[in-house]
Order: sequence, then structure tokens, then C-alpha cells
Amino acid sequence: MTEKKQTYGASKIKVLEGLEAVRLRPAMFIGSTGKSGLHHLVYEVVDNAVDEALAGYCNLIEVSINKDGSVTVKDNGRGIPVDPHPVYKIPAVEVVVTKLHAGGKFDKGSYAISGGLHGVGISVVSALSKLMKVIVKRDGKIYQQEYKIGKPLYKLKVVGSTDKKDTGTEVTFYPDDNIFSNVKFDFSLLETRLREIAFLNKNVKIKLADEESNKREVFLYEGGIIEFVKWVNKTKDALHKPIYYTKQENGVIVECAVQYSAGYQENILGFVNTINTVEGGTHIIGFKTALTRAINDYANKNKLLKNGNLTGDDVREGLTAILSLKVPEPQFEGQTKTKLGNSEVKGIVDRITMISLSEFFEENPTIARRIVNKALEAEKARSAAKKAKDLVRRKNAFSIGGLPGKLADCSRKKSEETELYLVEGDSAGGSAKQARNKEFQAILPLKGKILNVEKASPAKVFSNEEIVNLITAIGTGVGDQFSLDKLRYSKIIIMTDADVDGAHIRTLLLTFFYRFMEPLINNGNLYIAVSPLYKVRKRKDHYVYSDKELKKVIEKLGSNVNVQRFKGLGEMNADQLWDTTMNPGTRLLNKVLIEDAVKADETFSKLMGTDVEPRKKFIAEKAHEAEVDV
Ligand code: 0RA
Repeated sequence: MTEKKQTYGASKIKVLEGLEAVRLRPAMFIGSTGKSGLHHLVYEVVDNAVDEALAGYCNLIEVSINKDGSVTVKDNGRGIPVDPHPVYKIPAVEVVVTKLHAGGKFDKGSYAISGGLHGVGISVVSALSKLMKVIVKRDGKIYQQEYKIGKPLYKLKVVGSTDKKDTGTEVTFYPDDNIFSNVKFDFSLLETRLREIAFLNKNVKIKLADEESNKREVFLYEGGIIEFVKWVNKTKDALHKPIYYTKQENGVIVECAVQYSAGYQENILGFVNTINTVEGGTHIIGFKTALTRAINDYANKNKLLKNGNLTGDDVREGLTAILSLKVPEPQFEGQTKTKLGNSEVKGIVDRITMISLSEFFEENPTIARRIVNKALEAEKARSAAKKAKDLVRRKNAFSIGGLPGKLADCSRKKSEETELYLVEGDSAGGSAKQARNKEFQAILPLKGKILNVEKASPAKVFSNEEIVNLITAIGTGVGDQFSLDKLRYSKIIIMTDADVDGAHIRTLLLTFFYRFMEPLINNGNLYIAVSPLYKVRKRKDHYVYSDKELKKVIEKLGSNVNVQRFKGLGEMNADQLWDTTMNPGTRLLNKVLIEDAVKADETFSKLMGTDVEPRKKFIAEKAHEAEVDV
């Protein structure tokens, strides 16, 4: 009997030491004593309720920030057991609240996985609270007990009765201001995490209320992480319905939702037992590896790749993925213990992802192709950016300036004051050089038809002399490397002949600018010079820009007029070219604008792609549209 008493006493002392340790080193249990640690107290209690939900006994969790600064977490689970604990001979609820590491289930079933950051349980919450009250509804009775920094204020008591089916736990706590620097709870911080918990535990309704401000939120997601991925993508342009799969291997449950958007950001959110694994880990590595392989396999099988396999970066551009795992014995590593270390998980996630994605791609070829195309776009942009970078590097190596020999630069250096004329052909280039105002107008003659960048590989684009001259003269670089700060002229003016060839060259240039220097267009730096079609002479010269206008002018001036048709820019003498097309006081310029980026993309790929007919039609239709900037 004495021996038994000693054993009991000894373990009791151990318990007290346990909670003392929590107060001595709170950060070891809740991460910090700052804002994050304070809110962790709420999550610790909520996680216990979520465990009840995972076990199938709870579907409602209510969190409220009370007017007196305390927080209440109420659930409709089974209620913490109240019967005497076999070892401690006190109600189980008292053990759970006052004994360190007693927070876990006594009957840890296969899926009873604690979601707490450190799995410390609610005893840590009570240890760090100046007051905590627990109400348990179980077996038709309502029980209550209160605790001060982890010590019971009185024995568990029955305070009322209720329906036998009405069960649950209600925990109210007042964080100890001797421990926490600030004990005020932040609604939006709780909101974010509780929403996340609701996404990760479908069909669990989580309510959040701030009794002071009367703010209220309810989270309930029947679609679980499918709704999560949609929610993350809600402001983005999704490319397809979410891909979803879930499978289990060796007790590890893998659940994943994937959705690509038209954007460029990669967003993979990993959760292990509902903990956001901010630092990544083996599950993320397994997922990424399988994603890259599954997409390359599909693309290869369907002969969609021309420049070899896609890289991981390519296939993750525009990707949003939610990866949620249930791991029975998770090993958390890293600075903030949010990196999954279990080595076996990598292979499990890899295999499940590979099989599931491959299956999905086979069954949904339209979506699969859309994803492959997205990755191909990324690949194109990436290699374009690399070429441009190399180009800039090469340019710097050759400095001073390293400007193309064909460029007739202007003398002013301030880009706000200068303009660059891109002129079709060397002869027109010659006239333009004579006609220009050297101070602020630079001329870059282009050899005939420039390369169609829509059809050429980036490698070809960046080894093309005309394009390299163009990029070097403009100065900004291209693609990811584009920098408006380096722009050497505030107006880039495309000046081509007023005929079909001229229109074609103009479209080729526009395609180049759209695909490689889009910000230049968005910033309003790109213009098209409008050159006249005719010169009508009667007393003085009239320049006419269209056939319609010519008719009107002839009607107005009578029938003995001299009409001269300009076949090309080269036919005009320098004075005429200056008067009609280059003098800022009298010239007409069309500013190039992109009204709808998606549509523009489609237009350029359609027009500059392989089909010739729609291109011709477009050029004929649009050649003389657009607003006029004088
Ligand atoms: C220990 C054992 C069981 C449930 C719980 C604890 C429990 C803890 C919390 C904390 C907040 N809400 C909670 N709900 C339940 C299992 C109960 C059983 O076997 O009946």
C-alpha cells in the first residue's frame, strides 16, 4: 500500500514538473510568447476538436473572442471523458488539462492523428492561462472545472443536465499576461487559419466570432481542398477545373488538388496533419518530381515536345496545388518545425501523384494539352530571357555603348526627349537619315522582312542580326529581363511603306514587340508612323493618307490637279519625308495599344502562326485603324 502511494505521489510530482517546464520555457511548446504563440493556444484547442471531427464525432467548432479578452472554443464532439483515469484516479478530463502530453487520445485509432504543432495538447494551454474553464457535456450531464495556470481550482462538478445525445466540449481561457507580451487576439489571423482548417477538414463547420466588434465568419467547405485550390485561384484566370486525387499507402493518406492559371506564380501549399509545412519537406519533393515526370511523359507520348523535356520550373509556372497528407508519425524539422522529414513519404507521394496525374491526363486530353502548352510557353519565355541576358552581357563586354553600326543615333541622351524610327529598307533609311532632326531622332534601318518571331525558336530569334540590332538599340532587354529604366528612346516609331509589304513588316515588328517587349506597349512607347499615299498639287502641296481622302480632296480642288502617288518612303525626298511623316508638328502617329491581353495573344498566335489567309485579312482590315496621335 505504501509502495502504491509512493508511485502515485511520484507521478503526480512529475506532472507538476511537467507544467512548470511549460511556464519556464513556453517557446519550446508553442513556438514563441509573441503573437504567433498566443494564437497557437487557440489552434491547440481547435486541433483537439478537429481530431474529434476526424474520428467522425464532431461537425461543428465555434470559436469566439469574448468581450473580456478570453477565447472560447466549443465543439459538438464526444466531450472529454470524465470517468476516473485508471492510473491517476482523477477524472480523465483533469488529466487531459493538467498533465503534460496527456492531450492525445487514449484510444489512438489508425486515423486519430493529432494536428497540434507540437502535439502538446490542451494542458499547455491551461499552463499558460491565468484562468481556464472547461465544460463537458457527456452522458446527459454537464460537467465543469476551472484551472489557474494549470492547477484545478476545484474538483470536477456537475452543473446541469442535458439530452444524452447532446455532447461536446467547451474551453474558455484567459492567456497569462505574465507569459505573453500581448494578450489581444487578432480576428483576421484566426480567420485565416480557421478557414484553412475548414478547407482541410471538409464538412466541418467552423464559426468565428468577435463579440466585441460583432464580426462573424462561418467556414464550411464540402469540397475540401478542391474548394481550397479554387479559393487560392479566385482572382486568377484558371485554365481548367481542379484536378483532384486521394490515395493511401502504408498508412499515409495523400490528398491533392491541382489547378493551373494563366499567371506565372507557383503556389504549392503543403499540409501534414493539417499543419502548414511552410518549410517544405519530403512530400513536396515527391510531388514536384512526379508532376514534372507525368507532364513530360504525357507530352512525349503525344509528341508535343520539340526542344527536349520541360524543366520543373517550366511545369510549375502558373501552378496552384494543395497537398494535404495524413502521416501517422510525422517528423517535423527545420527552423520552425514545419518541414516534413519522413524519408518514406517522398516515394509515397511520388508514386500516388504519378499514377493519378497520368490517369487524369489520359482521360482529359484537352486539359492535359492546355497544361503542356502552358509549360511550353514558360519554356519559351525562360530561354528568351536567357538569350536576352546573354545579349546584354555580350553588349556590355563590347561597350562603349555597343550600339549597332546601322543605327544613326541622335545627339540628345535623355530618353524622354528622344525617338527611334524603325525604317523599312536601306533606301528609306537613307532618306530618313537626311530628313530627321539629328538632335532627338535616331534612325534604325531594317533589312526588308524581319523574322517572324511567332514561328521561330528563341534561339533563332536571338541569333537574327536585325532583331539583335533592334534589342540593342532600344536598350531594355527582353522577356523577364526587360527593364523600362533602360529604355533609350521614349517613342519607338515603326515607319514602313504604305503598301501590303509595309503592312506585313509592321505586323512582324508588332509581333516581336508584343512577344518580347510587351511592357513597352503597355507603357505607351510604341507608335506607327502614318505616311501619305499621295501628294496632290494645286498652288500648294496636299498630302493625302487614303483613297477616300483623295476623292474628297480632288472634289474640293476641282479636276486640274496634279496627283503624285508615293510608292514607298524612298520616293519622297528628305523635305517631303520630314513634312509628312517625321515633323512632330505635322506628322500623324498611331499609338499601339493592347486593349485585351488575352485577345492580343490569340490574335498574334493566330495571325503570325502558320495560316496565311487570316493574316492577310487582318492586315487589310486593320492597317488603317487606330487612334491618331499628332
Ligand atoms: C481525450 C479522449 C477523447 C476525447 C478527447 C480527449 C477530446 C478532447 C477535446 C478537446 C477539445 N475538444 C475535445 N473533444 C474530445 C476520446 C473520448 C471518447 O473515447 O469518448
